[in-house]
Amino acid sequence: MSKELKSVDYGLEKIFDGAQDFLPLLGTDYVEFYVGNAKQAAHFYKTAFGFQSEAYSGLETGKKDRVSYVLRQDKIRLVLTSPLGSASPINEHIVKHGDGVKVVALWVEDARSAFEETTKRGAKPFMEPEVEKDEHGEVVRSGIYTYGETVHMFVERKNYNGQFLPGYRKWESDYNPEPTGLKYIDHMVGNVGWGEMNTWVKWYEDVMGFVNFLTFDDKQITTEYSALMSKVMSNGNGRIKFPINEPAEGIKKSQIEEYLDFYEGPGVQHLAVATDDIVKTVAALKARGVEFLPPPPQAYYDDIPRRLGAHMDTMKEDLNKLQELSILVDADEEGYLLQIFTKPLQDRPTLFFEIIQRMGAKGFGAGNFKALFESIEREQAQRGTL
Ligand code: TYF
Ligand code: FE
Repeated sequence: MSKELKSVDYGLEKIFDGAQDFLPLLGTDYVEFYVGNAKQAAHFYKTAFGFQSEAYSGLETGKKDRVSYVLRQDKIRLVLTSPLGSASPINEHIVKHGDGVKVVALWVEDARSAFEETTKRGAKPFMEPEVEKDEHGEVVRSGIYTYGETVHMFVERKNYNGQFLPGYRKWESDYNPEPTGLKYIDHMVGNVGWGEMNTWVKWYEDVMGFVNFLTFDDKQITTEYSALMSKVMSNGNGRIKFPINEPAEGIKKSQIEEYLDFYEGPGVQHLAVATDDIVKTVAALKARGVEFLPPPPQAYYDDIPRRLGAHMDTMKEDLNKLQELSILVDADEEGYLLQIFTKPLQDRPTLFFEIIQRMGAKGFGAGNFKALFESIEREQAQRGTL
């Protein structure tokens, strides 16, 4: 494929001139986690991250085999699902992978066409288009497999005005912790096996019509010990960004390899959630017990004015405050960005969250990679996996 990326526009404009987008995506619809105990996981995401109770499905709504809690914060919707018995594919997923992301659901205008267009280009079907109805209208959903056992669902909800999906009821709770300022999903990253990155880059190009708009090779993403490679895939309107990582050869075990070992295969590595006040958001998250990677050394903060150059003058945040909270700073031609990474959110060192605030920058914090990966390696060393 030789689609040339002319300019990246994060609004409605197409990023590749003239090309017909066969898979128009309106945004991320929801992210579904398969977890061992959805009730407790929901409590954690409410308490620690400030997600709000939105919808519920389980025994009380006539579902016999599974329970799902839907949480929302602004545009971010998480679904936490647990099986209610041992003979369940959800259970098999959890036994193998631990708690993790099963579904990255994409909001589409037409779920039937999304299924048809992607499967005819080689996608492995997960779910044929299905219509679900209730008194609020109807939703059409379909799904395809991506890397590992991860799935993309296509959700068409233009004829629906209910809370979430048919089969769910509104979840009224007396426990409603304040939101922490998380707004939308900026990007979602997948880890794939050795030598598989380009296969999945091509899959996103051919099957989903995405373009590869940024590449980080193992020369850029390396520390003294380990390395990885990363390619960022974007859909036509720039609303959906999926970086894909693979491990690269280093002296010691790459963090990607550690993930693959513990997840027992490819899967979603991190969800990057956007805020427009990272100082406030991170202070709130820390106060609620969210654990972040250990801070970079003093030299990292001393070097920021040099790295940011002219962007330093436009920076609204107080550098001391950023350092106090261990927030990382990077800049590209268009502006700067602020980011920070949680520790893994379950016992296996697999999925984590990134909190990101973009101040014009459209990159992924390449200038932070070295400091960030050294920080991850300090954690890996404590786990004995480096
Ligand atoms: O999404 C990104 O590319 C950045 C940097 O294992 C990153 O958040 C890349 C790989 C990784 C952790 C963070
Ligand atoms: Fe990221």
